[in-house]
Amino acid sequence: MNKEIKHFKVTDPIESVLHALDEDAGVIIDNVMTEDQLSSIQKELKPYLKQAQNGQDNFTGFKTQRVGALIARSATSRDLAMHSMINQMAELFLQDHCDNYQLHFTSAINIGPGETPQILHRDRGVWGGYVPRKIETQFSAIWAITDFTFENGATQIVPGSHKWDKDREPKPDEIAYAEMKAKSVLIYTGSVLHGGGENNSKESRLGVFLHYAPSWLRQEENQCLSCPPEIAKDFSPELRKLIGYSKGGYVLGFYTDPKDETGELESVSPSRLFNDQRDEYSRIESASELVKESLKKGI
Ligand SMILES: O=C(O)CCC(=O)C(=O)O
Ligand SMILES: [Fe+2]
Repeated sequence: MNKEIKHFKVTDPIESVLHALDEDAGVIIDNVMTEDQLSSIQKELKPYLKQAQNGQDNFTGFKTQRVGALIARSATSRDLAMHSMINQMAELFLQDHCDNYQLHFTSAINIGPGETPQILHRDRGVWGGYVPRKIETQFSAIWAITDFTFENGATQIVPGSHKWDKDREPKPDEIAYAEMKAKSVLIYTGSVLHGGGENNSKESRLGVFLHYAPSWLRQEENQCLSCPPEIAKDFSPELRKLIGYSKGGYVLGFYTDPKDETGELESVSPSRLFNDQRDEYSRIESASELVKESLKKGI
């Protein structure tokens, strides 16, 4: 018998979902999206999937399409990125590792018929292996837009592998498959072994990936280029903050408007581009407290 991924309902207490996530590093919440959200996201993605190329190597998959910039391109992705249960969980999961978290990556991944299994990996590898294991780097959601089945390429997950020695490889029966109905969401962490599944069916498997990370880490997908200010200006301040039009610490991620002649846009938060409320780091209580706080955390 292969390992299985635990399933939860939206009405289950967040603590029990997070407890399972701590144990297994991968959980499924069933039936989270509404029917309307499902049909609108399908419509929004269609024109991009029509033209997207397949991957050019065996990590991205020769029969797999990837569509990014979902926050700019898809209104429903914006709603999913802001989903309150997912954000509460992301915050609780990442809170020991950062003061704030941000949206880190968006992609619609469409695994086509005949695709081979993706190599198992840990997504925290995007930072080249430099972040110590004690820091959790990602809280990731895969929203099922089609059903995910063993046959059509449901994500492979190795429950518990976030606690394994880094060189341990799973036996076949230690690999679970994120089988779920469209509208469900797989939550997994940056430390768990996983990979796209093999697609032996005649249909494609489509998932919308929305990953969150501490706001002091570099985003995998550059949100401020993928969703430039002329598009972001129409969003809520909360969504703008989430995608990175905000500072990630007292001075982290500030900008200066090079054309500013008033001196007002010198070393400010990106939130000032939109006249959003001053961000929480704009004034510090005391410099010595700030230094003491960071010393407590380990520098
Ligand atoms: O498509 C999937 O199910 C997983 C893809 C993945 O893990 C990746 O590309 O990093
Ligand atoms: Fe991955």
